Amino acid sequence: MGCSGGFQSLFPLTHMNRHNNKQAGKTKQKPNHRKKEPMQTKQSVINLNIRATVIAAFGVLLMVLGVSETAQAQSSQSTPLVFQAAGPDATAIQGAVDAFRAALGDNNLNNPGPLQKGRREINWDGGNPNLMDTTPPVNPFLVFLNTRGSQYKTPGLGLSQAPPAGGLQGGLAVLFGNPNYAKIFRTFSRSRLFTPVGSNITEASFSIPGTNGNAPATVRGFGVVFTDVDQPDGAVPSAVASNHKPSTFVEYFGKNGRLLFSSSVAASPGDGNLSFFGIKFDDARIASVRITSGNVAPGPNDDRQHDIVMMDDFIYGEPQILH
Ligand SMILES: [Ca+2]
Ligand SMILES: [Ca+2]
Repeated sequence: MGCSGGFQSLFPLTHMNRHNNKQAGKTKQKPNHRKKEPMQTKQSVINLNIRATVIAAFGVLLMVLGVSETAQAQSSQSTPLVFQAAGPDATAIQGAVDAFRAALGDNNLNNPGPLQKGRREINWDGGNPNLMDTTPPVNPFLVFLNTRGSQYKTPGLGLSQAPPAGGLQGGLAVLFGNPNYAKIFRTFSRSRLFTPVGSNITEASFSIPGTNGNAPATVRGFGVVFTDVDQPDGAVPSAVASNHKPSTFVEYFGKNGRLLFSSSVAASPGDGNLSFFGIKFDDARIASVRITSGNVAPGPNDDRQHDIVMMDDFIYGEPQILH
């Protein structure tokens, strides 16, 4: 495999960094071995030669990272298509999200499986953009286990759906006891986001919809919308000495626990920015996904040391029976 070929660039303002052929053939497989602290270990598997490009357009700064320098396949098998974008608002990532959706196929909603084609989506909004409830952290999070064939776990306390602020429970600002959280996150789909509590790790696994988790499954693609990914480089736009360490990662594992692919997620300056990262293989080889959202569990102020990140829409391929 190599980083060339099979790559699809879908930035709103496209920028491709130079391809680094040294990545080709480099494999660092970690069979059945999941690091408990990926923030320290990811540096060993992700190309550190990160080069951000800032594009100024009509006064709006939009920062994107070339995927060839932020993502690399860990498998000797084929390289997936990569879809990613980052920018100040939903418009900046809409094209990449829609292209990812189109690549996976039609939305199968809550239809029971097994189905051969299509995709599933979770927007955490309860089917109503005016719903502002904050759900208490639960672990595992099984709300969509039966209807959409995915479940989520965290090494922390649990996982919650919440608006940035408002509603009876006060949203993220109250959930994490930090009033600043009311202002620094933006939804891609109104009005709620998804987050681990007591951790920055979310682990997804899959099953055939309609089986209540009893038929384990794999998917061919998985993508996540993030909000307020600041690092690298976006933490303090005016700072000369910026932080070059990525805060947010997505790792994809096969059925044997082997790491298939890993990437950091592109950042964008300012508060409430949105990022999208998704990959699609030709076949359903992804058995689980480990998402590191931010470099620390939510709670502290979002600053140069702490990049707090929330998640919005999850989009993934139709779960297929595990072989
Ligand atoms: Ca949402
Ligand atoms: Ca942040």
